[in-house]
Amino acid sequence: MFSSWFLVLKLNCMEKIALVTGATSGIGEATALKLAEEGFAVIITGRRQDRLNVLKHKLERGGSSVFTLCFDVRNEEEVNNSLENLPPEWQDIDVLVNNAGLAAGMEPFQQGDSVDWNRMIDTNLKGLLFVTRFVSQSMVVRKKGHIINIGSIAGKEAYPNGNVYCATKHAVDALTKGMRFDLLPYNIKVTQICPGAVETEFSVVRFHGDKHRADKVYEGYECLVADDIAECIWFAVSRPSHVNINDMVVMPTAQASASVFQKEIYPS
Ligand code: NDP
Ligand code: 8X3
Repeated sequence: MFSSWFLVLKLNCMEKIALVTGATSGIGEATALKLAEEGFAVIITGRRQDRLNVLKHKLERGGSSVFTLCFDVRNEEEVNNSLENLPPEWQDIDVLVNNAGLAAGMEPFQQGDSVDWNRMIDTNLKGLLFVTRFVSQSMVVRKKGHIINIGSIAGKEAYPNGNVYCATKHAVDALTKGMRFDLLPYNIKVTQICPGAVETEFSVVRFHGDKHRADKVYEGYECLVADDIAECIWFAVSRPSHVNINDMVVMPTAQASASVFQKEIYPS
């Protein structure tokens, strides 16, 4: 009893709240760690409860306030139920990081698998919409908030065999701009961060568990790591209230475009 009152007091008085989707791995996990380190109370989400528990314990050991929500962003009802049932002291979310996302497959368009297409469209696009609509409604009432969408270099240009993944990330790019218009009257910032190659579980997922093929994506050059993107997110979050970072494209030094890399020339 005492501890829950203490938590309410602590959250109300001191901490801003960030919700990070896809915090069980990669960029989302690094972002949750960074925001917690910077003093945010964090709501961490994903489908793998075991990983959420591990991260929660790690963050709590560092003194952070943490709440876990296990849901699939593709399922509108699950998204709404999970967010509706947040305890009152966790409901006023200041920063939403829409990070959950994936690529599935890398085949020529004409050989594409519609199961993969649906996964990408439902996760990267509809999932982001479901989560953002819910969270933004309370930001609108409070006339403050910051939404950060994780786009991609794949949302700025297409590349061979990237077809549907690129289309979903182009849609995130367009939605980021659209959200900025619609939320402008409510003092809500909308930022997009577009990374190039970051070594996470992304390619293992893209190649349906083929770790050998995934490793090849990151061979021969120094790719980004999840912490590099978490730092960029923190930069955007930590600007003064009158400054919004609209868009940030962040690449490895050895990557000039989605598909042009300089490999095995310069040692790291
Ligand atoms: P990871 O595979 O390491 O992490 C993806 C995260 O998304 C996991 O936490 C996963 O959680 C979550 N996720 C996936 N599907 C769902 C779902 N249906 N419901 C809820 N959560 C889901 O990849 P990254 O960290 O690299 O990817 C994060 C974001 O960054 C993605 O949007 C990706 O497109 C983008 N990106 C990645 C780049 C890269 O090179 N790695 C470059 C540019 C952009 P769980 O499985 O537990 O649900
Ligand atoms: C992930 C980066 O270039 O594989 O969005 O599409 S890429």
